[in-house]
Amino acid sequence: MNTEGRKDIKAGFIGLGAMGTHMARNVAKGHYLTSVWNRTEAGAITLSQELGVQCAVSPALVASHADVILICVSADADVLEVIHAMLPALRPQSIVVDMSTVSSDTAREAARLVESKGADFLDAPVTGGVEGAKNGTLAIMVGGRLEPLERAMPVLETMGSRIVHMGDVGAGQAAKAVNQIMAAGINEAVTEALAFGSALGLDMRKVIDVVSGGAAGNWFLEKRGPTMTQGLFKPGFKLALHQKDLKICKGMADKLGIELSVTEMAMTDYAKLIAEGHGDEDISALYRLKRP
Ligand code: NA7
Repeated sequence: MNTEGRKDIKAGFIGLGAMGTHMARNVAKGHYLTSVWNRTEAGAITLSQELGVQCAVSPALVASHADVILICVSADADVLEVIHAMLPALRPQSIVVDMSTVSSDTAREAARLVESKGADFLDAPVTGGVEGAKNGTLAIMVGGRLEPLERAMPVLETMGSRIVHMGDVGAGQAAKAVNQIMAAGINEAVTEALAFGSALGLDMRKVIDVVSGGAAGNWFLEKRGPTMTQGLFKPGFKLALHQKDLKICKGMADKLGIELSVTEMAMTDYAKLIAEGHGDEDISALYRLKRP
């Protein structure tokens, strides 16, 4: 794959939330970013000034200038809304890269719309958390044609350190569903184990340190263990967004006739937390239900 930098590419970024803000900064560091748009204008104004790029007044304005249009918004309907809004201005040869986590069906619908204008679509959800977004070390799972992926690659490389082509449109989102099921199980296991250790009266800093060095060590334990055991659940990855992903996973599993018992447990727990008003907290807020 040709990954040589092509500084003539103009990129636009749509959706400057917890992830998108950091991702856009990295695209700007690579000298590709020319414009940003966010639904709530204030965030876009501040970031555009910081990065010295255009603060677009609409998704269509981003689409009219950019060769690579990056999207990172919340859910399925939001992605389609943004794509409908940019469609009249979308130019042939442009590449729309959706980095939100949505269903494979939504990715295929988005591709149909984008391709009707002669442009290309890639679904490219990410994993690696806000930390990965900040450091430019996200893992990016891509669905779509290889040729536009190769053209967009220099831009994607500013945000991710592992970029894998999974197959046709929708395959990136399918891989992300695998990731989200695993993340739910890890969250259930880590919060339960740390609450148990706390109830035993152990020094949890030492527990996290020693367990992280062995077979049960994992990213979530290292990054979120120290904060959750102190009752800190600042996002992070919002619990309500993970619940949205797990609903997508459950829908896919139902079609396949597969049971997702751990995922269903997490969905029940998340529903309780969301009802109690914790949906905007990090997913490690699951510790609230487990702690002594
Ligand atoms: P955040 O921090 O909740 O940010 C969500 C962003 O999406 C934010 O910029 C929102 O704009 C934007 N958004 C949401 N709905 C819309 C619609 N309908 N139109 C335009 N823009 C919209 O989420 P994260 O950054 O953590 O995650 C983003 C995605 O990556 C998500 O799919 C995760 O599951 C993975 P706002 O500022 O609220 O106006």
